[in-house]
Amino acid sequence: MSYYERYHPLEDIYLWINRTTHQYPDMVQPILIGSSFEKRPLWVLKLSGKRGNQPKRAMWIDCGIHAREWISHAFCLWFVQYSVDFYNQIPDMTEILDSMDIYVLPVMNPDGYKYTWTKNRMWRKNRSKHPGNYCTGTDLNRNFDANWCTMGSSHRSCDDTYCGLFPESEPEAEAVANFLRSHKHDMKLYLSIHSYSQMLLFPYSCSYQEAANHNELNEMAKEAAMNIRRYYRNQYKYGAGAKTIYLAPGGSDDWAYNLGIEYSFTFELQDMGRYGFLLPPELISKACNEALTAVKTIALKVSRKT
Ligand code: 0X9
Ligand code: ZN
Repeated sequence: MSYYERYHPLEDIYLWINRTTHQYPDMVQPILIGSSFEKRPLWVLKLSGKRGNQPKRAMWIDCGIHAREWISHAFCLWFVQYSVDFYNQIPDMTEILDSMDIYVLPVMNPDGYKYTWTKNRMWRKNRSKHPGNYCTGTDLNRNFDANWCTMGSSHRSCDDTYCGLFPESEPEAEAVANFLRSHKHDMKLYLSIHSYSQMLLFPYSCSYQEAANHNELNEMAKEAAMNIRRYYRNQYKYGAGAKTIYLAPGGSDDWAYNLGIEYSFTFELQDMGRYGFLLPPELISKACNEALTAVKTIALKVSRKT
């Protein structure tokens, strides 16, 4: 089994980030976008093709907003390695990387991830402590400024969907929001990787309102799901978040969409509940490959838009 077909503790992922940026200095550049509540670094890897100096568009992928969704972290590592391996080898990957810079945040919630390895495998939130709160942790995917803390999230600190003190009260959410704000003119595509339930979701999840480009988002998700079915014989549902999974305000995808990133998706990777968050390592490669198919399908479409 290769490195990428296993799950890795946080310290190993930091070593991997270091190794990868040194091994591929002309394609992978590390960017520190902030730090977590417990002061761990939030590293973004900027992937870029070697050709073309024209001003480029960009896309974003974050993994590990939720600590226990280990296949998500594994996907970001898989994606980065696939990009450096197959740039100039596979036409789709070459085209994507020549037209867009790709910013990858492999661990958005390092404190929570560490906690799932040491204390509680089923931890979801970050590990922030706020004065006056009885419990630890805020759901980072309820902490963004998109109908923040309305129905579908909780204002009780002990709940798994606790929305935090105010939008971007959490350093992890604030760091991502600041970075995306500073790139709002070139950022064309936002992707957030979660698990589980095999879904390709797009705005809105914070209300039942239809996104302005709903049909276009739906077509993209449909084509991505079709490719997963065709190449991997696996079923992914797709649709607007609120109607497809549930009403859940304060999410990064809706916030990024409202910022002006017209193509915004949340992927829920394998499985359908047999193992749930405890997806065995033997299933990593299939889960990542099928998700990669969806990412490539959507990224190609976006990169070809004028
Ligand atoms: O509830 C969530 O945050 C996501 N599901 S998960 O099981 N991974 O927790 C779905 C997020 C969909 N998008 C938004 N709610 N904005
Ligand atoms: Zn999640």
